[in-house]
Amino acid sequence: MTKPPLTLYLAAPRGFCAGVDRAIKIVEMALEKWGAPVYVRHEIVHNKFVVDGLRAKGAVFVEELDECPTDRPVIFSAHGVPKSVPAEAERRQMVYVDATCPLVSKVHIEAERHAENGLQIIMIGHRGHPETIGTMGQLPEGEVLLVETVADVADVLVRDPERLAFVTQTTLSVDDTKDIIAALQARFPAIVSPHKEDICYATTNRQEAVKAVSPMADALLVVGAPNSSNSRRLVEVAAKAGCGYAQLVQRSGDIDWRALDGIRSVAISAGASAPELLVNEVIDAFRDRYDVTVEVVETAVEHVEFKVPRVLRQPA
Ligand code: 2E6
Ligand code: F3S
Repeated sequence: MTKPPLTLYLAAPRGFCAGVDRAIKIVEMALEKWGAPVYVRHEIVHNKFVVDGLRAKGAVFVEELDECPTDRPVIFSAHGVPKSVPAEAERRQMVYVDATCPLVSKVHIEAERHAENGLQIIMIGHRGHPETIGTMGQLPEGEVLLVETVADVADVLVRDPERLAFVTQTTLSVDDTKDIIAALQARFPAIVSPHKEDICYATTNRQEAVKAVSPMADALLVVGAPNSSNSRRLVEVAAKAGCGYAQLVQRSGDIDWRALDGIRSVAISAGASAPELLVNEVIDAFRDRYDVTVEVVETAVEHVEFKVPRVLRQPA
């Protein structure tokens, strides 16, 4: 039986960013250095396939530090942790490695610097997300106020409108965040902005690529996990860019083939925590059903790399 033709547009960049790559390496190197088990506080990155793979090698994933024994190393996830977490690890005399992405740490440092200068901080982020909890937890309760939407800006109660700064989560929608920043600046003209954009290069580049590819395709699939903020933003960006059908899939098994009936083209992207192996699995699933032509749509080239902490580069 002949297969129907289908063009697959692969958005580039997609998939792993430098912070995810580093965080996974940290767990792998910790397992090599100290042997199993090594504890990891929270999913090292928001991807079940990655987490399951590391678990098979001896990593034990927990949500809180008090679930870890004191005589085994613990790694903090790429999303960052409140100050209280390393403080507690030190109090318990635990060996710990911080896999917080350096671009998240940059926001932490920025928040601290603003507080030292007497500024109260407004964080633009998603309530309950580990990165937001970690960034807000760099400072005492009440020093960082959270806004999630433009509407929240009208309600936020600040100490002094003249002494304010804002920071953001690294994985937000670039366009939605612009609107929230505009609302903040309209209400608080003196508010201090980040030195350099807090939304990271990987988030920005993946959203740009999705924007470029969305109008070309009948449907767009983002490979990523439901708890992955940056992956979910890519689905929203595609829908806003005019893609009639945009869906998040963790693996090929999640593809709703019936919904794709009659399509001639599909665009594929992947969140910063999604391995390329899963993208290839999705492409292969299309090849099984269609006569596929692949086209890469590249809007940026990335050369970012982050070093792993020195403790892991030294022999045990
Ligand atoms: C750390 C910070 C930002 O949900 P989110 O997009 O934040 O996280 P992941 O694990 O899906 O992506 C990588 C990441 C880690 N992004
Ligand atoms: Fe870091 Fe951005 Fe990736 S903050 S972990 S480079 S998505």
